[in-house]
Amino acid sequence: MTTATTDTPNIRFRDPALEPVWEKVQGGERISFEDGLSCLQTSDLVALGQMADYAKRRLWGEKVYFVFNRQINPTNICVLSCTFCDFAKKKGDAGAYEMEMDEILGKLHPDMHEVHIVGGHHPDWPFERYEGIVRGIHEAFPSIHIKAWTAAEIDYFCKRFRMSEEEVLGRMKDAGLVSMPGGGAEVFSPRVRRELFPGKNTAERWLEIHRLAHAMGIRSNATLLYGHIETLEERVHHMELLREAEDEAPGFLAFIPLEYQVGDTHLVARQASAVEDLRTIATSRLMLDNIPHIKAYWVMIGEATASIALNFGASDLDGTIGEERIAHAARAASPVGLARNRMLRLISDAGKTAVERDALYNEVHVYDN
Ligand code: V47
Repeated sequence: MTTATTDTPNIRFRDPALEPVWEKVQGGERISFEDGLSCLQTSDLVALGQMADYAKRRLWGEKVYFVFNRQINPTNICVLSCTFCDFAKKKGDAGAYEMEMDEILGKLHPDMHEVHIVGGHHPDWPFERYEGIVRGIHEAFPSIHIKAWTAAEIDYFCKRFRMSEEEVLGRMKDAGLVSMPGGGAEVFSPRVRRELFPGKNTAERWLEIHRLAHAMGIRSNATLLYGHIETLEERVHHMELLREAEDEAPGFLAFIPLEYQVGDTHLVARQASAVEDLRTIATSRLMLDNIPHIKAYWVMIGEATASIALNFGASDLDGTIGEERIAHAARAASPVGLARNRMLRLISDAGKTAVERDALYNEVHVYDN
């Protein structure tokens, strides 16, 4: 990671539990599980934000990244029945869909720098259909980086098609895959998995697939689905496991806290508050000292909170997206896509410098404010 110089703020703490955290952050020392918990529990939001912004500025200065991208969800038909998900449908359900290649290609444009592909675990599609989506896009738009398939999908392909994970990832890479999105991690807690997504990959399996991807030269992201039945301890534990995985097999590009959208699944009475979003983003910046970027995913937390989060440790806004179906199936209030100039506005409102990037964080354009 690059190091940008930065002024050290003079923080006036109202919560003494944060003082030892600040000592460590300034000294470049790793913060502990207990420190992470203090950050998630604090009501001293201003001090937490100042610490996280300092950690972010030390890495990236005033720069905040975004990508001109498109999300494609090729099908919502899924063999799983995760209780937090409004997106998945069974075959024959009203609203179930499967995209053909023409439709997928019709959503892309050569000026885009990333296509983000994630979908349901379809019961009948052969492996070649998933591989063909990657190859077809790569052949038609060789300059667009393909970020495709979560570890949950890779795990499904291995089981369904009796292939090793090396073979699945190797064939996808040959077809044109450059990186993997961070979905499917949910919360690395056996308790939460039993209750919400018993059919999906375990934490160990998710981490194993990402470690292997990194070893094969495929960069990836990691997510945390928060704001439902998980405890604060489980959130911090999740971050600790990711930090360990990055130490062992480096390759994560970004961590994305995904705020649970209540939609029709109603695991809790109401969505997490903006304060909860900011605490989670700031804590992840401080805990994940070895992962380059923390994303403020405007689709789930909304544009206003995402803009504020750029002063709470986030260094990336994801992208213009064009169309999004997972959060919007759960009635996310955000628009389905944002124009470039709206992204620039969110970044300038936060007083930061906008940098358009590609999927691997190569800088495409630095905007003057
Ligand atoms: O894994 C499903 C989540 C994820 C809901 O890597 C829900 O750059 C909230 O992974 N409320 C897919 N979340 C999306 C994803 C992602 C998004 C943005 C950027 C990146 C990246 C990855 O969506 C799933 C699941 O955890 N999800 N239902 C819901 N009701």
